[in-house]
Amino acid sequence: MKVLVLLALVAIAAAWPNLGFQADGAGVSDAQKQHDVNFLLHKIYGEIRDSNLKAKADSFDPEADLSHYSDDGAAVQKLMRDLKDHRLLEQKHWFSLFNPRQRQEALMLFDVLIHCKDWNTFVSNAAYFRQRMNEGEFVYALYVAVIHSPLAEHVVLPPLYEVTPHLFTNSEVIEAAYRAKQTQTPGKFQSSFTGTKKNPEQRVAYFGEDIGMNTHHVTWHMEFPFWWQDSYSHHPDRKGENFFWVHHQLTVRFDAERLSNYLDPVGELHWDKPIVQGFAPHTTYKYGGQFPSRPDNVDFEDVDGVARIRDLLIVESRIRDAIAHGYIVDRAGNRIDIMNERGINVLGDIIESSMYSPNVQYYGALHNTAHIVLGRQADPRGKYALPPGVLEHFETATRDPSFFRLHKYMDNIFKEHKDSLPPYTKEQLTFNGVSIENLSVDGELETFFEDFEYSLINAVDGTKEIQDVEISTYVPRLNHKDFAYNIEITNNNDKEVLTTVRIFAWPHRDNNGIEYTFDEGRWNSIELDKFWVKLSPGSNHIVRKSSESAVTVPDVPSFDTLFKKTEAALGGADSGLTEFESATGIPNRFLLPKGNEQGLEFDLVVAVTDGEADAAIDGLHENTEFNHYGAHGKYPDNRPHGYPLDRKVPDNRVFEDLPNFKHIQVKVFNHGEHIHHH
Ligand SMILES: [Cu+2]
Repeated sequence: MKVLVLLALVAIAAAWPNLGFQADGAGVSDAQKQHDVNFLLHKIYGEIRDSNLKAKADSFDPEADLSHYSDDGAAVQKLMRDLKDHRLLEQKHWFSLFNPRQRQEALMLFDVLIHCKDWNTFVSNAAYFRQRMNEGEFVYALYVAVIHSPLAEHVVLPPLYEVTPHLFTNSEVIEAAYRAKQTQTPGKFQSSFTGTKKNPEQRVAYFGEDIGMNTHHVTWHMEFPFWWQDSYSHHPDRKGENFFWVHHQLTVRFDAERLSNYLDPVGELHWDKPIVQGFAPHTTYKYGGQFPSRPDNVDFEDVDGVARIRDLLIVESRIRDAIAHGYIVDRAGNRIDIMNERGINVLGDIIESSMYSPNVQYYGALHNTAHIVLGRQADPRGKYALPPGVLEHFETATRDPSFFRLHKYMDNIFKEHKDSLPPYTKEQLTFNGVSIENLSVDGELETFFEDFEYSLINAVDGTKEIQDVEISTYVPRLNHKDFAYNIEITNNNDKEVLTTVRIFAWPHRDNNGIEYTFDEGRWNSIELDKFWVKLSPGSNHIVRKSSESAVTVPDVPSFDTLFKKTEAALGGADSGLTEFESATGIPNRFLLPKGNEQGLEFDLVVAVTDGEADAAIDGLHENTEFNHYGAHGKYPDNRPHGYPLDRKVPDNRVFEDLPNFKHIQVKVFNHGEHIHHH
């Protein structure tokens, strides 16, 4: 999203190279804002360690001057009333966004922050409420506010795995961290994935438990919250479609990881069949005990106060009916046609469901309810007062293999809709005068594991007086060697043309070695990149590096790096943080699926389409970079996500004969290499 904002500011940026650290209207520099956010999120269970912020927390009066709020203080007065009446959740208690009252409280704080007119009001409120509200609610509200408030536009948020490490690592490591702290002995502990070799699911735990993947998932849900309303500031463009696409990509990527590890693709979840895999999270709340476990082959039970399984089945059949009819019925009884390229957006809003669902009374909230119902199967009647399950936090949800079963189930509903649309015709897909002569990959497509170390200093309690000891954990994670795509394109037009280059890959065979048809393959395609180029008349040679992928983001800088770079920036240096402003995207490390020793075969395809027709915003081709998932303003590509592979392909010759489409086979290798950094 921030990249998009930059697009609009290209002209200004050119004349203003240090854009990342300019002062705002009230004279607060971006470096100062970064400093404030660093300290607001550091050691959230203890005292604020910045004297300035601490003073604000102690003496600021949120209601003293309501002219500092764009809503005349309505939100802050509401929150203060609940605070004074002691209605807010206590501190040192678990927090879940799926708990309605807890969500309401977090959003009350978000509402205050988003309505602050200047940074001083923003940061003073944040400090004040950090000291008085539940820490989980505070962290959530501040993250979403920093992502969405124009005041915090250039602020880089620290990695959540360092802010709330309990949600990202296992109990064994957390216990070791506490022991180290008690004895004031520095420690570096190895994190391992949950489960044992006896559980085949453990072979792909590196995907669902990857801290970068968890960060991707939670960040996406903060960029596009299901509770968002236009009144906060803007309309999230194609939010429902984006919900479909980001989870579709998680689904197909997980299947590719499974094939890399000789496992069948995920089977979809059925409400009336047992949940095949159990899950023991080995994860502990900072306050609130262990995350609940679920044994294998549990039958779904109704969850008291949440939903009956029957209700979920009813909602599902209403959605499937709408797809079969080709229209949705809104609250007022009007029909909304979904037999077009925007239909997927309406369906996404309905299935999640978001505030944009045209009829939540009738179509329910399948996704959100399912997360809670699945999360509670260990204690559906609430007999044991267990805390929420891993499915009830976006940070932890992908750890449980049933997350992917649930999403395969919803993905298949979306597929029903996409398959009901008319296939693209040859005429629609042709781009006159443009043909791809050659496509190849530079360098072997090879993945490996490496150790990644991150700090656990925020996992343990401490005070300013007692020196912190270095406590960290290292965890194996997937990475790949750098590579590049070589694309030779001829432009037979006698003028320059604007184009969009779209790159996808899908597994060539299933786990039994049977080749996927083109139509099966295209639905399982992983989006690798999408970018814009101008083609000169004649031949054009395009080299696109794997590191440039628009669907991925680099690692979020650690707290340590943020502190150091912020101090340097306060002293006048360039912060060097600009590229980290948006963390919405898949970690670049995960661009390729793991592959295997023999080389897992993939179909690599490139489609070059008409950039003039594709561009949804002006001046797009002046800046080829855009963040694929983040869309704060208008989403730059007019085409549906997954275009041109998003619709049924009854006859693959339509594609194979297309000059602006190229299809080759590649292999992704993994030779068991593990790079140890410690
Ligand atoms: Cu999700």
